[in-house]
Amino acid sequence: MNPYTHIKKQDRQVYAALEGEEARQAEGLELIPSENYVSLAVREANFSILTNKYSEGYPGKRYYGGQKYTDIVENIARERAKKLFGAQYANVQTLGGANANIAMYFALLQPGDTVLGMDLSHGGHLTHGHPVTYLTKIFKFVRYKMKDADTGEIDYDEMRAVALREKPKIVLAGFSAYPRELDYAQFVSIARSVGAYAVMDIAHIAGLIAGHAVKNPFDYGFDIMTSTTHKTLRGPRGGLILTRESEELAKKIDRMVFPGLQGGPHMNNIAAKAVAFGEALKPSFKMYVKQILKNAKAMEGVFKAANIRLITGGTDNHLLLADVFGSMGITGKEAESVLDEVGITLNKNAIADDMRGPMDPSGIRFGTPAITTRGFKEKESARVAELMVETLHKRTDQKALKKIHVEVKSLCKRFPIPKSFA
Ligand code: DSN
Repeated sequence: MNPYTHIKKQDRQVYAALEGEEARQAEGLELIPSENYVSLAVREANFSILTNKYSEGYPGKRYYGGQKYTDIVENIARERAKKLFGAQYANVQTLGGANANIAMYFALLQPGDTVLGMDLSHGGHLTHGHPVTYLTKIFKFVRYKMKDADTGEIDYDEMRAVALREKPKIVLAGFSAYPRELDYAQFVSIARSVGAYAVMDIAHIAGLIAGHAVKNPFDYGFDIMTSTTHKTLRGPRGGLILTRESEELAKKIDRMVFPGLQGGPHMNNIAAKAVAFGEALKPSFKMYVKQILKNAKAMEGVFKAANIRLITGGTDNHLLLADVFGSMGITGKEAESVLDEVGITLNKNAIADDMRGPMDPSGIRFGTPAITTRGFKEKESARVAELMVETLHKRTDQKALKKIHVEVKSLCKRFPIPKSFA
């Protein structure tokens, strides 16, 4: 399928950029752990006719007419999301993960209330209370951290002490750069001890939860989970808010998403979410997410053998965080750039209490969701890790880098981006 025939005729400039991106994705290895490749079915839904429709409100209760089919689509998306995550309620209208978190805060908190979230450099996310966000002008954010960056153990005693002192209204679990499982029972117990909501931002591991490769926070009593739909869950770009059982909370969330913060939902995107959730409900998705974990372990083995320090000592999920500055004297920015030269895309990333700045930190973050979608198993994943290590060691040797790039391209050719998932 060439989806760009009309753009090609009408707009050469945009067409050229799209063609370029098609080639970049086809010929390079995508290791950014928050990216993935969606099926053509998801893309078809995303560019479908539903983009023409305004649907403020929710199924059965809209502000405009003509909602026969939008209601069908949104109900399918909600029902599938509920089934995937064991939730009683789902809001599928938020446009992204940040929007989902913002809606969740505004639904549950009053200005001035406190949130206890993970420190960004220890794996948290900007929307969990980083000072650069406007959220910190409205709410107070206090932090928890790892006790030891070499094991990844969270300091739950300190977390409990902070909770008792600061009386947060939300105890927030979740991360964008933490490779281990959290002790969910601790989070819920700490939240309950101060009368706070227990919320988990599952954006990174949503697919792993849906495919039962890791634990589901709802099984431990979390009240709400926020998410994106485009990472391990392998759907279109977008957000999702799940409520375990409280109708009152779910109503607050719905009211805050619309009309509180957003206008008309992007129904084309919601249709794409519905299709992706349908794919995630298939047995083959369970196999896919299991393989993501096996592939990450295979990469872990290579980095450990090369004596490159991994934050938390390794991984139990889809991502790894390597301290390349501490281990090899190469900055995260330099590593990202030289790996890009050989067709391997990942991102520079801060490590715990990084002494370096965010634009040139000490670490690199990478993961296996996208290469696993391409069909990579442990053998190919380990080979990619070997090529990464070699690239970093031989970063000034142009001849060696060219050779590595040839091998990367040939791997990509052997494992083209699939059009659909069985
Ligand atoms: N940008 C996402 C990530 O890469 O983890 C988080 O927002």
